[in-house]
Amino acid sequence: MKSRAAIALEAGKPLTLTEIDVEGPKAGEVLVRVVATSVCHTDAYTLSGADPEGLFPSVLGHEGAGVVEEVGEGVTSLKPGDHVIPLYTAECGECKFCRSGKTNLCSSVRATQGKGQMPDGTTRFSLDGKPLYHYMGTSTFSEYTVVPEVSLAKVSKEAPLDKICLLGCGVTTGIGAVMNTAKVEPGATVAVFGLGAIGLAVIQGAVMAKAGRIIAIDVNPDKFELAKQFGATDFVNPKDYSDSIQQVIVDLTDGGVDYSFECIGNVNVMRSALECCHKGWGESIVIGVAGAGEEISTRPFQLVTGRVWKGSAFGGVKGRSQLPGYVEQYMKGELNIDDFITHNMEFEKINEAFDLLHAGESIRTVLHY
Ligand code: NAD
Ligand code: AHE
Ligand code: ZN
Repeated sequence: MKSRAAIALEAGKPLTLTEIDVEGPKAGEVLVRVVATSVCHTDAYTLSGADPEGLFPSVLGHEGAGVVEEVGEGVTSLKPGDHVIPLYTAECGECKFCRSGKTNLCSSVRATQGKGQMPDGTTRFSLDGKPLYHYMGTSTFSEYTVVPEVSLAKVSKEAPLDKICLLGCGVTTGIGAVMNTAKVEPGATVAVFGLGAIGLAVIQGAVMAKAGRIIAIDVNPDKFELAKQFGATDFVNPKDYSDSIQQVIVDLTDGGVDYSFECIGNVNVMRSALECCHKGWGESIVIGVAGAGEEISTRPFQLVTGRVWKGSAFGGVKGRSQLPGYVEQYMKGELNIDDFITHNMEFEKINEAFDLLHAGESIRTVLHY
Protein backbone atom coordinates (compact mmCIF):
# COMPACT_ATOMS: atom_id res chain seq x y z
CA MET A 1 0.00 0.00 0.00
CA LYS A 2 0.96 3.66 -0.35
CA SER A 3 1.52 5.80 2.74
CA ARG A 4 2.21 9.48 3.39
CA ALA A 5 5.55 9.72 5.15
CA ALA A 6 8.37 12.06 6.13
CA ILE A 7 11.61 10.27 5.45
CA ALA A 8 15.12 10.94 6.72
CA LEU A 9 17.22 10.63 3.57
CA GLU A 10 20.46 11.78 5.15
CA ALA A 11 21.82 13.16 8.42
CA GLY A 12 21.49 16.86 9.08
CA LYS A 13 18.90 17.50 6.38
CA PRO A 14 15.18 18.25 6.82
CA LEU A 15 12.80 15.32 6.36
CA THR A 16 11.44 14.70 2.87
CA LEU A 17 7.68 14.47 2.55
CA THR A 18 6.70 11.80 0.07
CA GLU A 19 4.58 8.74 -0.54
CA ILE A 20 6.27 5.46 0.32
CA ASP A 21 5.34 1.80 -0.16
CA VAL A 22 4.40 -0.21 2.92
CA GLU A 23 4.19 -3.99 2.77
CA GLY A 24 1.54 -5.81 4.82
CA PRO A 25 2.34 -7.35 8.21
CA LYS A 26 4.19 -10.69 8.34
CA ALA A 27 3.88 -13.27 11.13
CA GLY A 28 3.84 -11.62 14.56
CA GLU A 29 3.48 -8.14 13.05
CA VAL A 30 0.73 -5.55 12.96
CA LEU A 31 -0.14 -2.81 10.46
CA VAL A 32 -1.06 0.40 12.30
CA ARG A 33 -2.64 3.58 10.93
CA VAL A 34 -0.94 6.32 12.89
CA VAL A 35 -3.44 9.06 13.76
CA ALA A 36 -1.08 11.44 15.57
CA THR A 37 2.62 11.65 16.29
CA SER A 38 4.80 14.11 18.11
CA VAL A 39 8.49 14.96 17.74
CA CYS A 40 10.81 14.08 20.65
CA HIS A 41 14.33 15.43 20.99
CA THR A 42 15.60 11.89 20.29
CA ASP A 43 14.18 12.07 16.74
CA ALA A 44 16.15 15.31 16.26
CA TYR A 45 19.26 13.68 17.78
CA THR A 46 19.10 10.76 15.36
CA LEU A 47 18.39 13.02 12.40
CA SER A 48 21.43 15.13 13.38
CA GLY A 49 23.73 12.16 12.76
CA ALA A 50 24.90 11.89 16.41
CA ASP A 51 23.14 8.55 17.05
CA PRO A 52 25.48 5.57 16.66
CA GLU A 53 22.40 3.52 15.71
CA GLY A 54 21.11 6.17 13.28
CA LEU A 55 20.47 4.75 9.81
CA PHE A 56 19.55 6.46 6.55
CA PRO A 57 17.31 6.48 4.60
CA SER A 58 14.77 5.75 7.29
CA VAL A 59 11.35 6.52 8.70
CA LEU A 60 11.85 8.14 12.12
CA GLY A 61 9.22 8.84 14.80
CA HIS A 62 8.51 7.06 18.08
CA GLU A 63 5.88 9.11 19.95
CA GLY A 64 2.60 8.18 18.28
CA ALA A 65 -0.80 6.57 18.62
CA GLY A 66 -3.08 4.91 16.12
CA VAL A 67 -5.49 2.19 15.11
CA VAL A 68 -4.78 -1.42 14.12
CA GLU A 69 -5.59 -1.95 10.42
CA GLU A 70 -4.43 -5.53 9.87
CA VAL A 71 -2.69 -8.26 11.84
CA GLY A 72 -0.18 -10.84 10.58
CA GLU A 73 -0.26 -14.57 11.09
CA GLY A 74 -0.22 -15.72 14.70
CA VAL A 75 -1.12 -12.35 16.22
CA THR A 76 -3.60 -13.04 19.01
CA SER A 77 -3.56 -10.04 21.34
CA LEU A 78 -4.71 -7.41 18.83
CA LYS A 79 -7.38 -7.08 16.14
CA PRO A 80 -8.34 -4.48 13.54
CA GLY A 81 -9.92 -1.43 15.16
CA ASP A 82 -7.94 -1.67 18.41
CA HIS A 83 -6.32 1.57 19.58
CA VAL A 84 -2.60 1.27 20.22
CA ILE A 85 0.53 3.12 21.28
CA PRO A 86 3.72 1.85 19.58
CA LEU A 87 6.51 1.00 22.03
CA TYR A 88 10.21 1.47 21.43
CA THR A 89 10.70 -0.69 24.50
CA ALA A 90 8.82 -3.90 23.71
CA GLU A 91 7.37 -6.23 26.34
CA CYS A 92 7.32 -9.91 25.35
CA GLY A 93 6.91 -11.17 28.91
CA GLU A 94 9.11 -14.17 28.15
CA CYS A 95 12.72 -13.06 27.66
CA LYS A 96 15.34 -13.05 30.43
CA PHE A 97 14.84 -9.31 30.91
CA CYS A 98 11.03 -9.44 31.12
CA ARG A 99 11.17 -12.40 33.51
CA SER A 100 13.79 -10.76 35.75
CA GLY A 101 11.31 -8.36 37.28
CA LYS A 102 14.25 -5.93 37.46
CA THR A 103 13.98 -4.00 34.19
CA ASN A 104 11.69 -2.95 31.35
CA LEU A 105 14.45 -3.50 28.76
CA CYS A 106 12.85 -6.41 26.85
CA SER A 107 15.32 -8.11 24.51
CA SER A 108 12.83 -9.86 22.19
CA VAL A 109 13.15 -7.48 19.22
CA ARG A 110 15.88 -5.06 20.36
CA ALA A 111 18.72 -6.40 18.19
CA THR A 112 16.90 -6.10 14.85
CA GLN A 113 15.21 -2.86 16.02
CA GLY A 114 18.65 -1.29 16.40
CA LYS A 115 19.47 -2.30 12.82
CA GLY A 116 16.33 -0.64 11.45
CA GLN A 117 14.77 -3.99 10.64
CA MET A 118 11.70 -6.02 11.56
CA PRO A 119 12.45 -9.15 13.64
CA ASP A 120 12.89 -11.28 10.47
CA GLY A 121 15.74 -9.02 9.34
CA THR A 122 13.86 -7.30 6.49
CA THR A 123 11.99 -3.98 6.20
CA ARG A 124 8.36 -3.24 5.29
CA PHE A 125 9.09 0.24 3.91
CA SER A 126 10.43 1.13 0.48
CA LEU A 127 10.75 4.08 -1.85
CA ASP A 128 11.09 3.53 -5.58
CA GLY A 129 11.79 -0.15 -4.90
CA LYS A 130 14.66 0.59 -2.46
CA PRO A 131 14.29 -0.38 1.23
CA LEU A 132 13.90 2.27 3.92
CA TYR A 133 15.03 1.50 7.46
CA HIS A 134 12.59 1.35 10.39
CA TYR A 135 13.40 3.38 13.53
CA MET A 136 13.10 2.36 17.19
CA GLY A 137 10.63 -0.33 16.12
CA THR A 138 7.93 2.31 15.70
CA SER A 139 8.46 4.65 12.67
CA THR A 140 5.50 6.88 13.42
CA PHE A 141 6.46 9.41 10.71
CA SER A 142 4.59 7.21 8.21
CA GLU A 143 0.79 7.21 8.25
CA TYR A 144 0.90 3.42 7.95
CA THR A 145 3.59 1.60 9.90
CA VAL A 146 4.33 -2.04 10.68
CA VAL A 147 5.21 -2.88 14.27
CA PRO A 148 5.87 -6.18 16.10
CA GLU A 149 2.91 -7.34 18.21
CA VAL A 150 5.12 -7.20 21.33
CA SER A 151 5.78 -3.51 20.63
CA LEU A 152 2.16 -2.36 20.85
CA ALA A 153 0.23 -1.36 23.96
CA LYS A 154 -3.54 -1.76 23.53
CA VAL A 155 -5.31 1.20 25.12
CA SER A 156 -8.85 2.48 25.69
CA LYS A 157 -10.79 3.54 22.60
CA GLU A 158 -12.24 6.42 24.63
CA ALA A 159 -8.89 8.21 24.87
CA PRO A 160 -7.99 10.91 22.31
CA LEU A 161 -5.12 9.58 20.20
CA ASP A 162 -3.81 13.10 19.53
CA LYS A 163 -3.13 13.50 23.27
CA ILE A 164 -2.11 10.03 24.44
CA CYS A 165 0.52 9.83 21.68
CA LEU A 166 2.73 11.65 24.20
CA LEU A 167 2.61 8.55 26.38
CA GLY A 168 4.64 6.82 23.65
CA CYS A 169 7.70 8.58 25.07
CA GLY A 170 8.01 11.97 26.79
CA VAL A 171 5.35 11.98 29.49
CA THR A 172 5.83 8.33 30.45
CA THR A 173 9.63 8.63 30.49
CA GLY A 174 9.69 11.51 32.97
CA ILE A 175 6.99 10.24 35.32
CA GLY A 176 8.35 6.69 35.19
CA ALA A 177 11.90 7.84 36.00
CA VAL A 178 10.59 9.40 39.22
CA MET A 179 8.32 6.49 40.20
CA ASN A 180 10.26 3.43 38.99
CA THR A 181 13.92 4.44 38.75
CA ALA A 182 14.41 6.96 41.56
CA LYS A 183 11.38 5.99 43.66
CA VAL A 184 11.21 9.53 45.06
CA GLU A 185 9.71 9.67 48.58
CA PRO A 186 7.39 12.29 50.07
CA GLY A 187 9.28 15.35 51.26
CA ALA A 188 12.34 14.70 49.06
CA THR A 189 14.28 17.53 47.40
CA VAL A 190 14.56 17.09 43.63
CA ALA A 191 16.60 18.93 40.97
CA VAL A 192 15.51 18.75 37.33
CA PHE A 193 18.07 19.72 34.67
CA GLY A 194 16.38 20.63 31.36
CA LEU A 195 12.75 21.69 31.12
CA GLY A 196 11.59 20.18 27.84
CA ALA A 197 8.86 17.55 27.85
CA ILE A 198 11.04 15.09 29.75
CA GLY A 199 11.98 17.54 32.50
CA LEU A 200 8.39 18.78 32.85
CA ALA A 201 7.19 15.18 33.12
CA VAL A 202 9.78 14.60 35.85
CA ILE A 203 8.34 17.62 37.66
CA GLN A 204 4.83 16.19 37.29
CA GLY A 205 6.07 12.85 38.64
CA ALA A 206 7.82 14.56 41.56
CA VAL A 207 4.58 16.36 42.47
CA MET A 208 2.72 13.01 42.30
CA ALA A 209 5.40 11.53 44.59
CA LYS A 210 4.85 14.48 46.97
CA ALA A 211 8.41 15.79 46.74
CA GLY A 212 8.97 18.71 49.11
CA ARG A 213 11.05 20.94 46.89
CA ILE A 214 11.46 20.75 43.10
CA ILE A 215 14.28 22.83 41.64
CA ALA A 216 13.88 23.51 37.92
CA ILE A 217 17.07 24.31 36.00
CA ASP A 218 17.34 25.55 32.41
CA VAL A 219 19.49 27.95 30.40
CA ASN A 220 16.32 29.16 28.65
CA PRO A 221 14.32 31.21 31.20
CA ASP A 222 11.22 31.03 28.98
CA LYS A 223 10.83 27.46 30.27
CA PHE A 224 10.27 28.49 33.90
CA GLU A 225 6.63 29.52 33.58
CA LEU A 226 5.40 26.09 32.51
CA ALA A 227 7.71 24.43 35.05
CA LYS A 228 6.00 26.52 37.75
CA GLN A 229 2.58 25.52 36.42
CA PHE A 230 3.62 21.85 36.70
CA GLY A 231 4.67 22.37 40.33
CA ALA A 232 8.35 23.33 40.45
CA THR A 233 9.16 25.42 43.52
CA ASP A 234 12.57 26.94 42.65
CA PHE A 235 13.99 28.18 39.34
CA VAL A 236 17.67 28.40 38.45
CA ASN A 237 19.32 29.64 35.27
CA PRO A 238 22.99 28.52 35.36
CA LYS A 239 23.86 31.58 33.25
CA ASP A 240 22.96 33.85 36.20
CA TYR A 241 25.81 32.49 38.37
CA SER A 242 29.60 32.52 38.26
CA ASP A 243 29.82 29.41 40.49
CA SER A 244 29.37 25.96 38.96
CA ILE A 245 25.72 24.90 38.84
CA GLN A 246 26.43 21.99 41.22
CA GLN A 247 27.80 24.46 43.79
CA VAL A 248 24.77 26.71 43.34
CA ILE A 249 22.39 23.79 44.01
CA VAL A 250 24.44 22.49 46.96
CA ASP A 251 24.34 25.97 48.52
CA LEU A 252 20.59 26.24 47.93
CA THR A 253 19.83 22.91 49.59
CA ASP A 254 22.04 22.63 52.69
CA GLY A 255 24.43 20.15 51.11
CA GLY A 256 22.67 18.81 48.02
CA VAL A 257 19.49 17.26 46.69
CA ASP A 258 18.05 13.81 47.38
CA TYR A 259 17.42 13.17 43.68
CA SER A 260 18.50 14.83 40.45
CA PHE A 261 17.43 14.12 36.87
CA GLU A 262 19.41 15.01 33.73
CA CYS A 263 16.88 15.63 30.95
CA ILE A 264 19.14 17.24 28.32
CA GLY A 265 21.73 14.79 26.94
CA ASN A 266 24.75 16.92 27.91
CA VAL A 267 27.57 14.93 29.54
CA ASN A 268 28.88 17.99 31.43
CA VAL A 269 25.44 18.57 32.92
CA MET A 270 25.25 14.86 33.81
CA ARG A 271 28.35 15.41 35.97
CA SER A 272 26.82 18.50 37.57
CA ALA A 273 23.60 16.58 38.23
CA LEU A 274 25.53 13.87 40.07
CA GLU A 275 27.69 16.30 42.01
CA CYS A 276 24.74 18.39 43.24
CA CYS A 277 23.43 15.31 45.08
CA HIS A 278 23.68 15.06 48.84
CA LYS A 279 26.64 13.17 50.31
CA GLY A 280 25.69 9.75 51.63
CA TRP A 281 22.45 9.18 49.75
CA GLY A 282 21.77 11.49 46.79
CA GLU A 283 20.85 9.73 43.54
CA SER A 284 21.19 11.14 40.03
CA ILE A 285 19.18 9.70 37.16
CA VAL A 286 20.47 10.09 33.59
CA ILE A 287 17.59 10.34 31.13
CA GLY A 288 19.17 12.51 28.41
CA VAL A 289 20.76 10.78 25.43
CA ALA A 290 24.33 11.81 24.55
CA GLY A 291 25.93 11.60 21.11
CA ALA A 292 28.25 8.93 19.73
CA GLY A 293 31.66 8.96 21.40
CA GLU A 294 30.64 11.11 24.37
CA GLU A 295 31.49 9.90 27.87
CA ILE A 296 30.62 10.87 31.43
CA SER A 297 33.18 11.42 34.15
CA THR A 298 33.43 12.38 37.80
CA ARG A 299 35.81 11.80 40.67
CA PRO A 300 35.16 8.28 41.99
CA PHE A 301 35.15 9.96 45.43
CA GLN A 302 31.67 11.24 44.53
CA LEU A 303 30.44 7.63 44.50
CA VAL A 304 32.63 6.46 47.38
CA THR A 305 30.92 9.10 49.48
CA GLY A 306 27.48 7.70 48.77
CA ARG A 307 26.13 9.40 45.66
CA VAL A 308 24.51 7.02 43.17
CA TRP A 309 24.45 7.31 39.37
CA LYS A 310 21.59 5.58 37.55
CA GLY A 311 19.98 5.67 34.11
CA SER A 312 16.41 5.30 32.95
CA ALA A 313 14.93 4.19 29.60
CA PHE A 314 11.22 4.83 28.95
CA GLY A 315 10.98 5.55 32.67
CA GLY A 316 11.42 1.88 33.52
CA VAL A 317 7.83 1.39 32.33
CA LYS A 318 6.70 -1.95 30.91
CA GLY A 319 4.59 -0.65 28.07
CA ARG A 320 2.08 -3.39 27.37
CA SER A 321 1.15 -3.94 31.00
CA GLN A 322 1.48 -0.40 32.34
CA LEU A 323 0.57 2.09 29.57
CA PRO A 324 -3.16 1.24 29.62
CA GLY A 325 -3.12 2.37 33.27
CA TYR A 326 -1.41 5.67 32.35
CA VAL A 327 -4.16 6.23 29.76
CA GLU A 328 -6.84 5.57 32.42
CA GLN A 329 -5.13 8.04 34.76
CA TYR A 330 -5.23 10.65 31.99
CA MET A 331 -8.92 9.97 31.35
CA LYS A 332 -9.66 10.43 35.08
CA GLY A 333 -7.82 13.76 35.11
CA GLU A 334 -5.07 12.40 37.36
CA LEU A 335 -2.32 12.85 34.77
CA ASN A 336 -1.71 16.00 32.74
CA ILE A 337 -0.81 15.54 29.08
CA ASP A 338 -2.57 18.52 27.52
CA ASP A 339 -0.17 21.15 28.91
CA PHE A 340 2.81 19.54 27.15
CA ILE A 341 1.18 20.22 23.77
CA THR A 342 2.24 23.73 22.81
CA HIS A 343 1.54 23.30 19.07
CA ASN A 344 -0.76 21.29 16.81
CA MET A 345 -0.10 21.01 13.07
CA GLU A 346 -0.98 18.96 10.04
CA PHE A 347 1.55 16.18 9.44
CA GLU A 348 2.97 17.87 6.34
CA LYS A 349 4.41 20.66 8.54
CA ILE A 350 6.64 18.22 10.43
CA ASN A 351 9.87 20.11 9.61
CA GLU A 352 8.40 23.18 11.33
CA ALA A 353 7.91 21.01 14.43
CA PHE A 354 11.64 20.18 14.39
CA ASP A 355 12.49 23.89 13.97
CA LEU A 356 10.33 24.85 16.97
CA LEU A 357 11.98 22.17 19.14
CA HIS A 358 15.49 23.32 18.16
CA ALA A 359 14.56 26.96 18.81
CA GLY A 360 13.30 26.07 22.31
CA GLU A 361 9.87 27.45 21.36
CA SER A 362 7.85 24.24 21.75
CA ILE A 363 7.50 21.52 24.33
CA ARG A 364 5.65 19.11 22.08
CA THR A 365 4.11 19.67 18.64
CA VAL A 366 1.42 17.11 17.81
CA LEU A 367 1.22 16.30 14.11
CA HIS A 368 -2.15 15.15 12.78
CA TYR A 369 -2.31 12.87 9.71
P1 NAD B 1 14.02 19.35 24.74
O1 NAD B 1 14.97 19.81 23.69
O2 NAD B 1 12.59 19.70 24.57
O3 NAD B 1 14.46 19.87 26.18
C1 NAD B 1 15.79 20.04 26.57
C2 NAD B 1 15.87 21.24 27.52
O4 NAD B 1 17.20 21.32 28.03
C3 NAD B 1 15.57 22.59 26.85
O5 NAD B 1 14.58 23.29 27.58
C4 NAD B 1 16.92 23.32 26.86
O6 NAD B 1 16.78 24.71 26.99
C5 NAD B 1 17.55 22.69 28.10
N1 NAD B 1 19.02 22.79 28.12
C6 NAD B 1 19.89 22.65 27.09
N2 NAD B 1 21.16 22.79 27.52
C7 NAD B 1 21.09 23.04 28.85
C8 NAD B 1 22.08 23.25 29.86
N3 NAD B 1 23.38 23.25 29.59
N4 NAD B 1 21.66 23.47 31.14
C9 NAD B 1 20.32 23.49 31.43
N5 NAD B 1 19.35 23.28 30.51
C10 NAD B 1 19.73 23.06 29.24
O7 NAD B 1 14.20 17.76 24.82
P2 NAD B 1 13.25 16.59 25.38
O8 NAD B 1 12.41 16.09 24.27
O9 NAD B 1 12.65 17.01 26.67
O10 NAD B 1 14.38 15.46 25.63
C11 NAD B 1 15.38 15.67 26.61
C12 NAD B 1 16.45 14.59 26.56
O11 NAD B 1 15.89 13.34 26.96
C13 NAD B 1 17.02 14.34 25.16
O12 NAD B 1 18.40 14.03 25.30
C14 NAD B 1 16.28 13.10 24.69
O13 NAD B 1 17.00 12.41 23.70
C15 NAD B 1 16.20 12.34 25.99
N6 NAD B 1 15.16 11.32 26.12
C16 NAD B 1 15.51 10.17 26.77
C17 NAD B 1 14.55 9.19 27.00
C18 NAD B 1 14.90 7.94 27.75
O14 NAD B 1 14.10 7.01 27.76
N7 NAD B 1 16.05 7.87 28.39
C19 NAD B 1 13.25 9.37 26.52
C20 NAD B 1 12.94 10.56 25.86
C21 NAD B 1 13.91 11.53 25.66
N1 AHE C 1 20.45 4.66 19.67
C1 AHE C 1 20.87 5.44 20.79
C2 AHE C 1 20.08 5.00 22.01
C3 AHE C 1 19.49 6.17 22.57
C4 AHE C 1 18.72 5.83 23.85
O1 AHE C 1 19.31 5.70 24.92
N2 AHE C 1 17.42 5.73 23.71
C5 AHE C 1 16.54 5.61 24.86
C6 AHE C 1 15.20 6.08 24.45
S1 AHE C 1 15.20 7.75 23.92
C7 AHE C 1 13.59 8.02 23.58
O2 AHE C 1 13.38 9.29 23.26
C8 AHE C 1 16.35 4.16 25.32
O3 AHE C 1 15.29 3.72 25.70
N3 AHE C 1 17.38 3.42 25.34
C9 AHE C 1 17.32 2.02 25.64
C10 AHE C 1 17.42 1.22 24.37
O4 AHE C 1 17.27 0.01 24.44
O5 AHE C 1 17.64 1.84 23.32
C11 AHE C 1 22.33 5.31 21.07
O6 AHE C 1 22.89 6.23 21.66
O7 AHE C 1 22.91 4.28 20.68
ZN1 ZN D 1 11.49 10.11 22.83
